[in-house]
Amino acid sequence: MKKRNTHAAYEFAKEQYANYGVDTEKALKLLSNISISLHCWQGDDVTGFEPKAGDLTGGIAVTGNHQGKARNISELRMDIEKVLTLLPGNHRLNLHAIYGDFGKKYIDRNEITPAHYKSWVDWAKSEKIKLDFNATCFSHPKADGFTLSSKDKAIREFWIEHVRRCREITAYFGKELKSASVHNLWIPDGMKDMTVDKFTYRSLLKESLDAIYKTKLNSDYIKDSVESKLFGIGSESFVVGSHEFYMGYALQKKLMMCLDMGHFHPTESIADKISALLLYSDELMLHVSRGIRWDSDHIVILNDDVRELALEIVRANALKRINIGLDFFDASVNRLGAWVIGARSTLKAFLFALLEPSTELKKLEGQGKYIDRLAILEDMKTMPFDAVWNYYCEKENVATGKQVLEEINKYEKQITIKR
Ligand code: RNT
Ligand code: ZN
Repeated sequence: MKKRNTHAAYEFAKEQYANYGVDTEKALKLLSNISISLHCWQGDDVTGFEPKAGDLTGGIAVTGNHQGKARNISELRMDIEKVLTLLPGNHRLNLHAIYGDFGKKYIDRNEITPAHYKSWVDWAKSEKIKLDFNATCFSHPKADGFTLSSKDKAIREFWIEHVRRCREITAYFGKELKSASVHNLWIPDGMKDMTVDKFTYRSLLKESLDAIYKTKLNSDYIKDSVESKLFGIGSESFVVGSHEFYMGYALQKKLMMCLDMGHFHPTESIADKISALLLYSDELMLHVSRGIRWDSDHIVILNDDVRELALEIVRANALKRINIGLDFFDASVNRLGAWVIGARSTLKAFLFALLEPSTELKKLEGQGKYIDRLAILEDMKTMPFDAVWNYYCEKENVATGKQVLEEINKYEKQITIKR
């Protein structure tokens, strides 16, 4: 689209929104402050760079074999750099422990140190982005069903040591990059069928977490989150780290909860949890995802779930209290395209939310004018939203509309298809 057209369309949209009392300039300013933590694992199907990396385990799965997966650290960085050029705003990168710069030497998970991640820090500095981190408690011979909740003490200690080191690495990121880094902990522990000793497993997990989090690290450098789940493949009947388990733990220990959109009952919305949890917790971590049937990790699209989530955050005036991460993996399509579409759709959801006349809506609701509330909410769905989005992308020197796809296809043709 020509610049002139984008501007004319934006001026028209600005007026339309102003009729509802919405200031589009203010919305764009707020949007430009939102950082999304891009999950590094979309680029290589959660494989990582441990020499002789094994299969993905832990009840998560990547399906498909589209050509062009990043095979090493420089290909992954190159792909992420490309993704960043297609996103308006400043974003972060979320690393998993298995993405260290290990070279050819096998470093076991209980031996990793900040030195193995220094090249990421150097890269992040040159890209002017911040980093987040995750312990990797899966795809490992010692992660056979149970990790931190294992009945085998040696197994528990191995994973406690891994997570301890991961937190130190996270704090190193935060210090070096001058932005508190989120360390998120998710473990796959659970059972396929009816489990009778749930209490013991959960007690053991609590004990392991206590051993991990008793080390206090500087909150300017690290923010800890714990991620719950309803079920995984092979852990259909019992997941040790359930929602109630981690909600209790996080509130008691003042950690953040990580809510993954694919980790709840299919009709349960995490959007509705925001206004409740924020009364008891300073900050939350999100894994923006799309659950489909058994899979919790389809590519994010601009659907009602994501929009509703963004709306709840904006309506609660909580943008500063929410850490937004993406979590999906799809190997059946162009991986770079998946990243870009998922991240852009998430940003669009926040723009949609920022363009809602929520002050007015709250007033009408308080006055019992429910049909007015419903009418405006419906109107918002067909407002000239795309004109504001396109204008924003253009202002940020980022492609819009069809250009995005052209860029994705060009990169595939020139780079990834040759891998
Ligand atoms: C798994 C969790 C977890 C992982 C990543 C790879 O169900 O969602 O966040 O997807 O750590
Ligand atoms: Zn997740």
